[in-house]
Amino acid sequence: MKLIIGNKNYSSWSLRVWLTMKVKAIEFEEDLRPFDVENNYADFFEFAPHGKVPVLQDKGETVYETLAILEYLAERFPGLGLWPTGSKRRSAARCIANEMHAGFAALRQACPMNMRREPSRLEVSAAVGKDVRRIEAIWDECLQASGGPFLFGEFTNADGMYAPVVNRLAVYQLSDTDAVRRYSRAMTGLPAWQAWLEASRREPWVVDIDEV
Ligand SMILES: N[C@@H](CCC(=O)N[C@@H](CS)C(=O)NCC(=O)O)C(=O)O
Repeated sequence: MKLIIGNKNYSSWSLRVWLTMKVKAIEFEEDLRPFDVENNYADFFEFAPHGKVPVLQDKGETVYETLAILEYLAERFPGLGLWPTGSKRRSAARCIANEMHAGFAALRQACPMNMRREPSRLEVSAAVGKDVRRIEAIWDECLQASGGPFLFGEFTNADGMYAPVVNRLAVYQLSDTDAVRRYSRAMTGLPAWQAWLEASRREPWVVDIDEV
């Protein structure tokens, strides 16, 4: 099984799948392809029909789009608890995972994931503020219901989907609620998170458009 990812410093979609696989101890070969913004990521079309990362290659199949990959893994490894148990909790996890995938455009655009950015406060628009308030509400509600440390107790695909937001809230200093602090502590305490962060710090590439 091979996972093709982008720069660890900037590729939020790659982090989602990579972290989930590491936390669930799914073995894979990592293939990192640095962003080539100047050429509009042309080489990504060599391995993916949509020209984006992450991409999972398994048993001759190419699986792309983050949520589709996470669903594929949940089916391939049914014993790993990639979705929570209980149909109500599972559908709640899928709702927020889809919300992440399709939403929060203002936050994603204004505040790119940047693992090694020194934390400093960014003045943000009302639209970004609205996204942040919604994320605070989701995390608060989920942690209250589950007791934590992750959104549904144990780490699931929903946590994979929200992982990059932990970086964004911290490095742009966008929120400091109890739930955000608690969830960020759990996420950044994962050995896999630390490994990704360390690797991002060693990367030589700087992508100007993602340096806010
Ligand atoms: N909807 C895609 C988004 C993936 C995506 O945008 N990946 C970025 C890197 S984090 C990328 O490959 N960008 C290249 C491009 O936009 O051409 C997913 O869910 O996987």
